[in-house]
Amino acid sequence: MKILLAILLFISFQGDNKLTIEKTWTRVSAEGTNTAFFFDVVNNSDKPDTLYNVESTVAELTEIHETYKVDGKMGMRKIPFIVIHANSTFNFKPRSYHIMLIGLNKDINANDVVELTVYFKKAGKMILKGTAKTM
Ligand SMILES: [Cu+2]
Repeated sequence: MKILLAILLFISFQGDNKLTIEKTWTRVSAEGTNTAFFFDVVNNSDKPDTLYNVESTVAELTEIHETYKVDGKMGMRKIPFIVIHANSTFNFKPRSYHIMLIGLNKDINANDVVELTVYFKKAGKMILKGTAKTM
C-alpha cells in the first residue's frame, strides 16, 4: 500500500511538472552594454504557470521585458511577470518579449554560454544555459 501511494504521488508530481524550456540563446555584446536572452517556454500541462523572476550573474540588472510601439517607434519596458497559458508555447524572441541583461560585467563573445535563472510559480526554479550568437 505504501509503495502504491508512493507511485501515485510520483505520477501526480510528474503530471504537474510539464513545463520545459527550449531554444535558449543570447546575443553577443560587450562589457558595460546591454543584451537580451531568448527561449521558448513549452507548457504541456493543463494549468497555466507564471514566470515571475529572473536572475543572472553576468549583468547588473536582469529584467523581463516587453516591446511596444508608439508613433511608429519601438520601445521596451520592464514587466513584473508573464503568464504561460495551459497547453501553449510562449516565445521570447527579438523585437518581442525578452529577458534584458542590463550592464554586462564582462564581454559576451560568440559561443560563450550564459546562465539565466528563471522562477515559475508552479515549475519552480530552473537554470538555463544559452549560447551566444550574433543574431
Ligand atoms: Cu529590453
